[in-house]
Amino acid sequence: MFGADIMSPKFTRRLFLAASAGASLRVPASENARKSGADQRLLYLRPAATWNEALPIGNGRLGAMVFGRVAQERLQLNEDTLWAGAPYTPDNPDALAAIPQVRQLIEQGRFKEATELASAKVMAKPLTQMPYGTLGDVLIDFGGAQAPTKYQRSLDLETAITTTDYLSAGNSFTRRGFASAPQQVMVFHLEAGKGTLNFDLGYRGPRPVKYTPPDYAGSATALIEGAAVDWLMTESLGPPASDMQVTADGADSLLITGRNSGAAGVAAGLTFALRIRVVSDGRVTPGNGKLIVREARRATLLIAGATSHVSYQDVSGDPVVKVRRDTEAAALKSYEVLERDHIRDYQALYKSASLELPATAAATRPTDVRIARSEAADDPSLAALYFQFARYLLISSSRPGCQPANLQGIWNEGTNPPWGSKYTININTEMNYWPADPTGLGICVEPLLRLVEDLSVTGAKTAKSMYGARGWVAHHNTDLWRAAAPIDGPLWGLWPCGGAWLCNALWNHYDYSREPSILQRLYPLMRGAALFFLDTLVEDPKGRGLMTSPSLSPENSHPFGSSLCAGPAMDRQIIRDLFAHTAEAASILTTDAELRAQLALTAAKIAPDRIGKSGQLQEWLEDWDDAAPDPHHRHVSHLYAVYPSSQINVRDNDKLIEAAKTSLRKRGDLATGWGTAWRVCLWARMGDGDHAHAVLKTLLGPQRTYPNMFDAHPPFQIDGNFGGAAGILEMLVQSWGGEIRLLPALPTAWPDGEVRGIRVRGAISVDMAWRARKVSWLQLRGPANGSVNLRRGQALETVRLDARGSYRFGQVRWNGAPSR
Ligand code: FUC
Repeated sequence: MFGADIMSPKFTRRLFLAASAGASLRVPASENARKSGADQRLLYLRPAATWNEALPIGNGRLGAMVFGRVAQERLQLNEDTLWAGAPYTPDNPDALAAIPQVRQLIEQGRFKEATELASAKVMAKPLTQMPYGTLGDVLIDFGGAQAPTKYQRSLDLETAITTTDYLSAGNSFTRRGFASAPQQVMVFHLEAGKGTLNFDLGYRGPRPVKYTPPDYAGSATALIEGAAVDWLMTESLGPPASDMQVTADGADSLLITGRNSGAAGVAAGLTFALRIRVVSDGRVTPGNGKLIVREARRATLLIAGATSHVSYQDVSGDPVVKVRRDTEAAALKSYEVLERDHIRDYQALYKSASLELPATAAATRPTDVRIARSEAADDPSLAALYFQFARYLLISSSRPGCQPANLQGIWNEGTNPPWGSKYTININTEMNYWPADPTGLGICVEPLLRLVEDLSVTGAKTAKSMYGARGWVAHHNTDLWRAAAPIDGPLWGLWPCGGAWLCNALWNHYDYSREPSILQRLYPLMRGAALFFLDTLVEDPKGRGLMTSPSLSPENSHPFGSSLCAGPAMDRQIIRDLFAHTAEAASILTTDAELRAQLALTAAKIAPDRIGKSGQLQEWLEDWDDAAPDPHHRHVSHLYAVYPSSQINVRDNDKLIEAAKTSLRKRGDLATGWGTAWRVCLWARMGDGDHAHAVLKTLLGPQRTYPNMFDAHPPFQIDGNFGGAAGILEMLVQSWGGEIRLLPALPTAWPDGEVRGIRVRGAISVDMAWRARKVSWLQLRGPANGSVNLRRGQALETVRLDARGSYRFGQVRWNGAPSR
């Protein structure tokens, strides 16, 4: 273990190289960084032994996990269109006749028979969707490496660059890695401070990996300080895969080509290519499927990947042409220019918002140690780092033109990812985008909008052939091919509100930016989703109103041996929002007057939310909650109305909000990663900052956060990272019901802090500092002369933005500095 110096947030590559050249390794006391919590790096003093310790980079489309190992660097690669299968249509035509029968069985309380019939006649063919894959690994062997005498690696969220620095056998080595969006390559730069670089670069193809069964302590136990480190860890390349070609492509490049895999009876339909180009001052020679680099001071690897995917219905692209073009274009620029362009491009997004919370002594520790100790420690700035890491992940996995962030963003190790690493749209995909608009990353929502545009086409076929309905429908999952039919089994899949929820998420996206071009694209999607429900809602035979059937309250069984039911609360809430937003959009666009009226009329007939005998908000139309077999179920679907919606809120619905609190207390604080994050958002939305903070602590602890800060469902699932960031912000700034709420749920643990660039509904941005729990400085920017309803505590005032669209209050920022 090294001394404290190397752990300092101020320890930089420059200092490292100076130190390695003989200067003493003394770092100036970084009081400022400590006070302001400004260090935005994930920092480690050991290489990654496991995938969940490696550091992710990504440009929205291409991703890599960087292990930072000394004897053999491992870069595990992904490309966001490399999924299994090919265009396919899974709709089951038998459903058209069967769905009314299933509905009838539900009405008669014959849930077991309803489930059996749905299993036999309603589910998708095939029953599962296509999994996301991996592009395999680059393994870089440094022959004769010795254990380092000094070592650190980091991920700097401000530059989106991973760095590995070490001293070994008197020589110093530095590696820097990033995924360039402007250049569409991943760049991995190696430099020797003294001595030379000699390495063999090889490729290992996609393979299944072994996921250890859910172990809530995860790998965190392995990182208790002082644990042994395997400094010279290597993995074997294994035999070359038979369906893949690894060939030299010119003197200094390796070209790998192959096919994706088939799955569930859907044949493989994609080809992929990967090209690695080395630019170096040393000798580069290809040989035996490898690139051999000798006597180099510097070497830059340019890595491009692509598949033949063009769209969900077109796989005619040529990935070889693309990877050659991308690597050769990048090779025309120096490493320094590539890095500069990358930083400029990335910071245009990342710097749009910030959060600072007090940094204590705990913040000077390596990130894995901070996480392992976080539940007991006073470490507020860890939450700020988590918040910024989520923003980093969103920028790195969801750029305009790419695929949306899937269950793992873009980072996936094996060909057998958990839940296929798909798009689960009964909570997970929506949660991925919760922090996007509020934290200034609305642009990252574009891939989701395009996915819904695709789904509105595939889902229209599903609606017509399976329900005989207009519009479009999507159930609880989709994949690269935009499959929309119910999958996995009726207990999970037969839920018709996935598309509607996505539309509501996109409406929020519009509401933050108020960008007319977004509304233009969104309106037909919302309209189609609404038409489906106008055609399929049914009357509750007991007269309580309109409802969905068959459906379910996502993944939760009721007391009668099934989850299939009629009229779960979540559906009614989602459809109420959908109808309201669609009508509002139509009115803004001055179109569809008749439809608007029909939506309003139908919305009024939807069965209202109900309070059950224990004072809880009923999850189902019937008062079944207390008898449901899993009282602590991870989903809290019926609380959709509280968050992300605001149909039930602390201002307007005293009774229902109390019922929601009762429900949430009964559910308990412990859940999966995303389940925990949702609970943070809910307690914050209901104004209980200390409860939200207590739950957040469990999310940031080692049972729900891996050493690399990835969320642990477990296993890794990225939704918790995004939901957690949304929850952190929800404690500080909220916007709903036509108001901006400042510090609506400030936890005792965060008396001082500052946010900048936070967006709220109505195209307004908020900069705010608070000291001793009071807003000390506020700056709003938005439409010129606009008026804003501002709530601090109970006090509500209407303030007017000036002719430049600005409003300011207070003088002093959180750290005592005068405002600028
Ligand atoms: C839903 C959740 C699971 C998991 C899966 C990907 O089915 O209930 O916990 O997150 O999605």
